[in-house]
Amino acid sequence: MEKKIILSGIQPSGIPTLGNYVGALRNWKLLQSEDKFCYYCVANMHALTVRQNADELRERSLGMAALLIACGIDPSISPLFIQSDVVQHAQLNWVLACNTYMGELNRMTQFKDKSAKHSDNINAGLFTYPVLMAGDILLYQADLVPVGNDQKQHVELARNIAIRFNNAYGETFKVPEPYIPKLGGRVMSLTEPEKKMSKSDPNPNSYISILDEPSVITKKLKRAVTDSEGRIAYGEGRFGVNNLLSIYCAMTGKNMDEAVNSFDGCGYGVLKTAVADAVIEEIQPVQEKYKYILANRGDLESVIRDGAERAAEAAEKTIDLVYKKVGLR
Ligand code: ATP
Ligand code: LTN
Repeated sequence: MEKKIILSGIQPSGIPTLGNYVGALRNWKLLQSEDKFCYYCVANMHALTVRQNADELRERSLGMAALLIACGIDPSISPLFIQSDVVQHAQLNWVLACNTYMGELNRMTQFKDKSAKHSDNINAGLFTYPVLMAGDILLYQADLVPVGNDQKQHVELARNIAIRFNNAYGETFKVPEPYIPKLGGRVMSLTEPEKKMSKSDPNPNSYISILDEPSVITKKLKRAVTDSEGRIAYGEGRFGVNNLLSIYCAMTGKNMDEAVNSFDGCGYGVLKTAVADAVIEEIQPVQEKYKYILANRGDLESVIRDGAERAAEAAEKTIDLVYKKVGLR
């Protein structure tokens, strides 16, 4: 049987949050199995859509690779690489851009959100960002793309570009599907629970970083915004309580009914402590592994180099096919 191909990426724009972990990274780890082949990339080219300091970007890209290993990516099995180290990403980008409509990109909600956040730097890269992401996916002929809910629209765009290209030039790209967790696909901010938790949020109390100390995790969760109803139940519009319950389920594997029943008669304080304990239990081993990896920096650099070489081998096959089909080779 042919192995299913998995690809995903994360921007080195900060330390991953609990949202990144539950929505995406945990599935990256879980998808590594004998019947699948996974490629994971640190999307440093995507990060350039926001102004960056060069030294910091380099350092954060490597740090992100270390964190991915700490989260359970096994780079000896799944190529782990930094996007710009595999030149084929840039090569495919132009061809796909010429097969994407302005109207499609105009509908992308992340562009609208990010251009509102960075109104002093609405650059063309921010607008064409989903094309670069489509290239990341199509380059490896991925079947599944494990992402959080907010990236669903971008994966759908990648599908549409693939279908359009295949219709115009003949079968070239596998048409990918998003892989989104049922619970935890959209973890919300702790301070403004109607917004998604985001690692680039200027308010650190809004997110739990996967490197936060246990005492900090507990403190942030204790302060998490809830509501005045005082009853632990999942309900329409109860963003804060729904979020805490969803995190609890994602951490413990319980379903929503089981979770709600287990807090019968309890107040929010009990729920918050239970969520904090569950998060700490899951995240502590990641933190320990991270420290160990960073202490062996030379190894990390060679892992990344090896990942790029293996990724480039697969990527070059697609580039060769595509460049021949469109008449560039
Ligand atoms: P930034 O704040 O820099 O925009 P981000 O925190 O939104 O970053 P990304 O690097 O854009 O994170 O996303 C990495 C992965 O994490 C993606 O698959 C994305 O869908 C997922 N993800 C991001 N935020 C959440 C969230 N709050 N809940 C669930 N998944 C999330
Ligand atoms: N755009 C994504 C990160 C990303 C990605 C990818 C995700 C870059 N390339 C390829 C999945 C597949 C984001 O902002 N979260």
